[in-house]
Amino acid sequence: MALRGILRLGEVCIRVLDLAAARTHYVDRMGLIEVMSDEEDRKIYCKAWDEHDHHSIVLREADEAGLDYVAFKVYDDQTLTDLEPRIQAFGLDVSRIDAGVYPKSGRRLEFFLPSGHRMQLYAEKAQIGNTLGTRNPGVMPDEGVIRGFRINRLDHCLLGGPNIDECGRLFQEVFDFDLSERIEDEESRDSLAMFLTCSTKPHDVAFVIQPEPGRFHHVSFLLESATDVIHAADMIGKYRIPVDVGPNRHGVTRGNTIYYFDPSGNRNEVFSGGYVHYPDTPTLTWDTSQMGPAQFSQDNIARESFLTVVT
Ligand code: M3P
Ligand code: FE
Repeated sequence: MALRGILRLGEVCIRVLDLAAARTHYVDRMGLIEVMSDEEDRKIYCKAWDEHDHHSIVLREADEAGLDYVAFKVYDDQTLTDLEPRIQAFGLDVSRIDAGVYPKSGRRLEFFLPSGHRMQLYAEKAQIGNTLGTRNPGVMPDEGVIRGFRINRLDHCLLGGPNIDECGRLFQEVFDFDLSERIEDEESRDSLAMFLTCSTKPHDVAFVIQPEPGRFHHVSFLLESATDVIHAADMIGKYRIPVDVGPNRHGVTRGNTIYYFDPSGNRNEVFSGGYVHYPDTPTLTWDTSQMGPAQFSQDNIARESFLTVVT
C-alpha cells in the first residue's frame, strides 16, 4: 500500500453541553462504543466498531457546543519529524505535545489552520482492535458489537471558517492531499467549499467559507450501505433526533447521506458510498448555478441552513 504521510482523520473532539445527553446520542442511539470516560475532565472517549485504534471521538462537556480540535494520524514518527519544519515554513506556529498528554496517544504536533481550527498530528495511538482479532478474524463480530446506526468508522469532517483557499494550499502543498472537488461562486469564482483527500476516498476533510473562524459544520461516519442510511433514518425518526436533511445523495462526493443534530446542536452525518479518488483524478468543480445538484442530487434543492448553521 502506497499510502504514507497523513493516513486519516483519527480523532475529533466535540464540545457538548451535557455529557449524559451526549452519551445517550452517540453511544446508545448511534452505537459508538464507549471505551473510556473521565469524570473529572468531563470527557467520554468512543470508537466505531471497525476501528482498531483506542478511540476516534472525544466528547467534552463545555458551556458552548462546537469543535475543540481535529487530529490526523500519520504513518510514523519520522513523518511528524519531517512535517514540523514544513508546517513552520508555511507560516504556522507549531507546538509540541508530549506523549501521554492525550490519553493512549504518542507525541503530537499542534497548530492553528488559517480557518481558525485547532489541528493536531500524531503517529501513535494504542490499538485495541475491532473484536475480531487479527488471525483468522472472520467477518462478523459477536452479537451486540455492531449496534445503533451500525457505524463502521469515523470518515471526515467539514470545517467552517475564512481563508479556505489557504487551507487548501496547506493541505495540498504541505500535507500532500489532493483537491478532489471545489464549489465556487459562478461570477467571482471565489471558493465557497474545498474538498481534500489523502486517500482513495472523495474527501478526508473539507472546508466551507464562513465569516467566523473555527466553526464546526459536521462530523461524518461511514455506514456499510445505502440500506443502512435508511435504517439510521428510521432510528433518527424513532428517537425524535432532529433532522437537518433527510436521506438524499450528495452531488459532491456522491455519498448517500443523512444529516441530523446531536443534543447540543452539533451536526452529524452518516453516509455510504461515493466514488474512488486516485492521485490522477481531476479536480471536479461546481458553481453556484448548480448549488442544488451539488449539495443534494435527488431533489436538486440547495438548503440555506446547510451552509449557514454551524456550531
Ligand atoms: C459532504 C459529503 C456541500 C457538500 C458536502 C458534502 C457542502 O459533506 O460528505 O460528501 O455542498
Ligand atoms: Fe460530509
